[in-house]
Amino acid sequence: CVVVTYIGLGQNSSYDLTPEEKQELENIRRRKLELLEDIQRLKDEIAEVTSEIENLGSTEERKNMQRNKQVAMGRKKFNMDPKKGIQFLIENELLKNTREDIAQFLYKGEGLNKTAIGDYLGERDEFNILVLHAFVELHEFTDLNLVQALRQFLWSFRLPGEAQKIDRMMEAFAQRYCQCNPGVFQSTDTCYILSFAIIMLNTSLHNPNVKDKPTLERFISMNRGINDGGDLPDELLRNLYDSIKNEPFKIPEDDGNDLTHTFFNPDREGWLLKLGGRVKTWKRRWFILTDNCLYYFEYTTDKEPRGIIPLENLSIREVEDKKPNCFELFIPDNKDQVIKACKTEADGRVVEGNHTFYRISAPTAEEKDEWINSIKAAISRDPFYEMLAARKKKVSSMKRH
Ligand code: 4IP
Repeated sequence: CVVVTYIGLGQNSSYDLTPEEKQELENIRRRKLELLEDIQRLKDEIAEVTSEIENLGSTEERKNMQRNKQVAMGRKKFNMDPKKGIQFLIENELLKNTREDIAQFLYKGEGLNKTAIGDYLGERDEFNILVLHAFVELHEFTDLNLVQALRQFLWSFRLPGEAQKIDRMMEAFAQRYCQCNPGVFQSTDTCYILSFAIIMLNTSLHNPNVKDKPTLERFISMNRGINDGGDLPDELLRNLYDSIKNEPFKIPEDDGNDLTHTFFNPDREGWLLKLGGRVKTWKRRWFILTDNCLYYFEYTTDKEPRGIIPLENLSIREVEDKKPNCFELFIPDNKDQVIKACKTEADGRVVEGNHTFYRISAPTAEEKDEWINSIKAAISRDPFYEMLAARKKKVSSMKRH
């Protein structure tokens, strides 16, 4: 303001001035120029600093954006192939190659598919097992009952379907639970067995396909002797039972499956022709393969099967017949023995079957192969059953010692 006033004065009064006034005016003009120069210099400096700040901001921003993009890409890669995703994140310095950092990344789980987390944690690889343990240690189970702890644990990833993977993860869980709650169980094995019993109870109570709902008494008696030979307090089992009964496990459903189906999803179902036992007539029946048994129904909507064939101790082979695409179930090395099975008579009575072999014809060669493969897989014993049986055996042998 001051500068402008001086300049104005100077411009309007340049005539009839005394030498002093002229000098004064000259001084003012010089100062004006100097000030203008100063202003320009300041403007330049401000512009320079502003542009520096702007540049600085955009480089930072750009770097951040680039990083976020890569993290998102890493997550996508992880969801498609967990190992490759982790490798990508490490190579791009977005994740440190330590079990703690990877475990933390999986535990936070931001943008990660829970099935992929489960697959990565279940891997047999030595490093993955270390990550699994670091992951489990991030869970705090102190003062939670076993159902509460399982709820938390089973929500953090999706339990894979493979028995060995489940075994490793449940083992790690049981160890951590016992570490957080010393004195609740005699051993990790007890905790492990009871955890499985709870998961199965959840299935039995909440899967509508399971008709026979276990009572509290059955649950208690099923778990007799699992505490290193001793019994767990009824009170504890009752609390766990009530908790599951009142609220089923909430399981991540990335792919539409859930734990209630892990044990009860039919392996295969479809129409097949079956040859009679004594009377060799072919009947079209709706077959369902599940729980290591083959069920057949007259109609798909029937509630009760016409027959049930437990697959234990049976073998399967392709056979030639007038009917196309045939295979049969038989007892190896004993072709005359009647296969243990049950059937419904015309009058509705349920009786033992009369088959020494079950001959079956599939509609296509492809379906025949699929049925043979599924039945073979079912015959090769239930992996969960094996796993638990081994654990129970271990516990009871500890009791003997
Ligand atoms: C019947 O023939 C059916 O094939 C039965 O099949 C079969 O029982 C009977 O075997 C056989 O006699 P008819 O209906 O022509 O009398 P389904 O029960 O599917 O109707 P299986 O044991 O195969 O179910 P036998 O062994 O009961 O005679």
